Amino acid sequence: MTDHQRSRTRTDSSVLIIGAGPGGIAVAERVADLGIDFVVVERAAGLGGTWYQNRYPGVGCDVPAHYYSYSTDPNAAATTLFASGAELRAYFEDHARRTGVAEHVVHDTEVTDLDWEDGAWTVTSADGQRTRHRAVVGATGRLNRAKVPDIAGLDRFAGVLAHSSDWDPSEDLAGKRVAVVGTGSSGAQIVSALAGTASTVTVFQRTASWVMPVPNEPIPEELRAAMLASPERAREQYRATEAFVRGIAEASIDPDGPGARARDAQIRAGLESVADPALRRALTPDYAIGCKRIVFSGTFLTAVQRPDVQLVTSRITEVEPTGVRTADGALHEADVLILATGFHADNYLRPIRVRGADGITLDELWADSFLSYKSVALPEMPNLFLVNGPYTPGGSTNVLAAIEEHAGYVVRLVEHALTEHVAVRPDTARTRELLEAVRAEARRTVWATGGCDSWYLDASGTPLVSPMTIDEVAADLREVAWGDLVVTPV
Ligand code: NA7
Repeated sequence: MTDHQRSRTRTDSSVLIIGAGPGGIAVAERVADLGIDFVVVERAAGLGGTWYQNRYPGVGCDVPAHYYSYSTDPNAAATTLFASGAELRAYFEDHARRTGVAEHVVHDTEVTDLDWEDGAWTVTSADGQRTRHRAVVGATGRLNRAKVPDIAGLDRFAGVLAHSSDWDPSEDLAGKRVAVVGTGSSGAQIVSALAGTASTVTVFQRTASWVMPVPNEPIPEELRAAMLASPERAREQYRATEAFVRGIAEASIDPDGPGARARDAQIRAGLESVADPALRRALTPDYAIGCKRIVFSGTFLTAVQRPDVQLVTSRITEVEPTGVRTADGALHEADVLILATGFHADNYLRPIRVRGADGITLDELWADSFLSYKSVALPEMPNLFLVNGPYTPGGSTNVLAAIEEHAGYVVRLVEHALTEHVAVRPDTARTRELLEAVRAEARRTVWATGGCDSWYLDASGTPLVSPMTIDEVAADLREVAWGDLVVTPV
């Protein structure tokens, strides 16, 4: 953190944006373009959200870098097809500095309470400071509250223990015996990165993942130079990569289409390349491809075949000071235990306490279901907007592209609220009606019917992600449907 950042403090402003990750930066940039005064509060010391937070070995994005960027500013500096966490952190930081957004970010500040009082939001942070804002945008992300498993004895482990998202990168793992719990995207990246560096890697798999074996090729230097030199060439590359990614992502909502057939053939061929039949069987999921998020990795299936990597499928019964005990009685000794066990994906704005119109709380509003209007606004919560809220499409789109659409829409509502001196919120009955249609459609997707459990699902087994393509998101948010909204003077 720079001295400049440290000296910045929060003040009253027209708009408060919570979170300086990809979503908050996208909103801030658009609010700044309109000349509206705003502050961004961020609980971390740096910019980039999930890419600032996650520092585990091998961390990177499984959407190609040339499309996992803002459409107006493709990531021309990326050196590999899938950017590393460090490159992504640099990209978002650089973007926020170039657009001037970084200047408005107050770091190390965690919002605890939002209270709608007398036509504006009172915002309280953990240090007790209170400020007032006419509109608030929540850009708090979705996968940022670590899910630590309830395994007996975890607190008695004598070695280094961390959740993947809390990993301290200064920890030297060379020559260590490392145990990794989880075989989702994070676990697969960690195992791939540590195989050959750690003395041994033991990976505990509760449920196998379907793995798409895509190698992380270097970006040819010529292409990189051309993109850096020409914004038009960079945007062309964004569009080409978008077409490629959409072919794979949209296969999850068209499981009988040609895209899905090509995807499945590639995934099955990867699995066939595992030489040992017993290991191949252990790595073969018992649910439909695409039900859980597919792991994109050109290295995981090779890594698990190494003699110094062991895949354990026996259930974990206990953690002991020296290692992990499994149901078959074996003790797997380890110096380091990394929990790549995922996130509480249904928190959204919470644990922030939100009290909206007539004192209704967010927990009350969400007692039955995650009521949200087009993933960007909440009934009973005037002038409180979201990016990447409930039912943002996940498996069928690049979330960052959806976030850009959200940001554009939200900022139109913010501008209207400020210039017209009104409070804007979606009608409750209309929100319910729209959501029922989304939920009914989501329940027919492979995420719900494919025979698996995943972070896409709510407690009732309904996906919390909508099965929309990015074109459908854009069309849905192109015009503000004023008839769906309740607008009152403030
Ligand atoms: P995920 O995808 O939620 O994966 C978590 C993994 O941890 C998964 O394999 C889980 O097995 C496993 N897990 C969780 N709890 C346990 C316990 N108690 N014992 C054994 N194994 C456990 O999280 P990631 O961080 O990998 O990825 C999240 C997203 O980030 C990813 O999809 C991308 O969008 C980016 P399970 O399948 O539940 O049996």
